[in-house]
Amino acid sequence: MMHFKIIPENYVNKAAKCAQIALGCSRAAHQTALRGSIKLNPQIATLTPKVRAFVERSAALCEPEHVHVCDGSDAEAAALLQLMQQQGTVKPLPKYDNCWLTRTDPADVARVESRTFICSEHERDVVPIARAGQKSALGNYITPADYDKAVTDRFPGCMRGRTMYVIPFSMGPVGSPLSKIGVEVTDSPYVVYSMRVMTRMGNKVLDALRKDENFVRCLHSVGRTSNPSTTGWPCDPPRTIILHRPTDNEIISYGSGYGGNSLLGKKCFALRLGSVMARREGWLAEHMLIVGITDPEGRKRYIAAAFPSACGKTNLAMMTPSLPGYKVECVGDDIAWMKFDKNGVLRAINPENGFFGVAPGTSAGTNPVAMASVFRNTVFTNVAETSDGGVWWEGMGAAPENVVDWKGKPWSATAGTPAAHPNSRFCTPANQCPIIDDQWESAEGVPISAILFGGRRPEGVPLVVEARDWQHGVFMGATMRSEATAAAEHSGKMIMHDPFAMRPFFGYNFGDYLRHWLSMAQEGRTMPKIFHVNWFRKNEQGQFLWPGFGENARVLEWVLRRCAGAAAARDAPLGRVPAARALRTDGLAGLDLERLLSTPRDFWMNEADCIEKYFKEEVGDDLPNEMWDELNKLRKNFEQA
Ligand code: GTP
Ligand code: SPV
Ligand code: MN
Repeated sequence: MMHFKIIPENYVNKAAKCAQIALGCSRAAHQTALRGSIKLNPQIATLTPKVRAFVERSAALCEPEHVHVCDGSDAEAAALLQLMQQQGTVKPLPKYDNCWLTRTDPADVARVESRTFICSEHERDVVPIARAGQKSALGNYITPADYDKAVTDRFPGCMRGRTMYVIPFSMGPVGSPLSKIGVEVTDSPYVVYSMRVMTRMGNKVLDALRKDENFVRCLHSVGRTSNPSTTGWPCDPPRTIILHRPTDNEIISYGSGYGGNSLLGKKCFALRLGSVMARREGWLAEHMLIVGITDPEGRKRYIAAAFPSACGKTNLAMMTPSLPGYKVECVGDDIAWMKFDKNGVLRAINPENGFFGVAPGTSAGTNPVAMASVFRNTVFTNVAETSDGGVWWEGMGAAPENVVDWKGKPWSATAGTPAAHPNSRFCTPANQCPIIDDQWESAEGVPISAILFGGRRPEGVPLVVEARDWQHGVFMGATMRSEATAAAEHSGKMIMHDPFAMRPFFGYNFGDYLRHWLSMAQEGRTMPKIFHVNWFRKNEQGQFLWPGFGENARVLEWVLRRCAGAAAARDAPLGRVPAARALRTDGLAGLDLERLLSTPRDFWMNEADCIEKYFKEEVGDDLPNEMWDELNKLRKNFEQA
């Protein structure tokens, strides 16, 4: 048993002294606090007993040199940036306003699904029975004993010589009945700064904790670096592990500083723990964007859409519609928390406060709104740097001269390697988005009219199809597949099952998750219509058949008119597809719509076999019978077609 030695018994006295320093709140005083002439900053005295106990236990385990409770102030942010510059973690990008470049260790560039685990008493809480004792594609189970061992093998003393930051944060607007609070302790200033962008953090959250003491405990350390040459980005890739214990509201992450591995409010809390809370409390925590669309008649509706990582959520959430008279506004680009209100309307909030968006492919042509958002107050990670102090990535436009790549080496277009890492990202405050919706922070959430599922399907999967009913829609979500992307450690372009775009993010047994979704359909509720879309079908030459991006507005238009009972559809084996001329294609030259909407029988009979195999091998007896019924319908529809 380790001694608690960081926060002494008389800490209140010490904190009072610190308070005197900080009350004037000169920037210099604050920086001194961060750099370490004092061990505790004054906010320590403001912690509620539960938070304080968590901080004390974490400090006892990790043995940091200093403890700093984040207040969320601008002075604190400035001090963090200065510290990170000194440590070599960030460098300024003078071409823009308060923008920063980070290069990570090349071994720490994306989520690591193989090292991400969910802990519970029983394996079946986490993975379906069909995979008991084996590796499951639908989540990694870890026993309580192995969980504890993973922690004691890694954390004792892991923060020696460093500052432990305490980040009180809220997922969702502070005070919304749909929001939840977390406290992340971390030894990474980069994580603190990013959490400041991605969540609401600081004193206002501590205030909220005084009213409701409940919070999710998040412990993060970048670990002891295994590669001393990359001191600006300490990490421990060989021992990286990301652990969740939903029953204890606890997340523990070691060894990685990147994205969803370390910004624990995002995938770990808002999706993995969130999905467990949502099931318990009767709502939905989903990997979905939320977007508002106003038609030329001025009617506004909101849509939520689940696409796997790097499959177009941010782009759809910020799209510039090609159809005249339509207006798109962004509520969120990655995560939706949704709950039916007392009137039976599904309401969604975006629990995040910023965008952690894929950089490559973002350009004035594809996503002008993102381009208008990201050149202020943004941290860019693993993009390329230009000689005038700017950034560049593949797909932004012509490569400028003298580019330095994401590893810090001179780069040329003939290099054969990308200048920006394919999973390089921008981290930008949401309120900078020029089309942020005026309801994006609404406490009760926005009403959802339709839910889209989709993925990267080069073959066989039509541009858009509407589910016949809620149960059929749940089947569409359950049978989603998509090409692997650089957002996680998978390589190549294999087509992976990714149900609900949640495969890496389920916090509990996928069979139970399906039952939970099915149980949403209740008397007195207005069920959103469900659709499956595919922007990524290709021809024999490997070119996309659909122009995508702003032209996706044409599909949204059909979806919205379907919701209003207006657009024409015809029954097809997969569901309802646009009737002839019901999808607007005016002004699109050389479009092979027939092919885009086609559903080749052989392809779909094979797809049905793959789905059956997946259901049997991965879910087994935990699969709700409704899913077998839907698979039988799918086969019958194609046999009769
Ligand atoms: P995560 O942040 O990982 O969850 O990704 P995301 O789902 O938000 O994906 P994002 O919108 O960032 O898009 C990922 C990549 O797909 C980018 O390179 C985009 O340029 C590209 N992309 C997005 N939408 C479209 C589209 O409609 N058509 C085509 N061809 N590419 C698209
Ligand atoms: C995703 O992979 O879906 C992301 C990026 O949004 S990360 O935050 O790293 O999870
Ligand atoms: Mn995402």
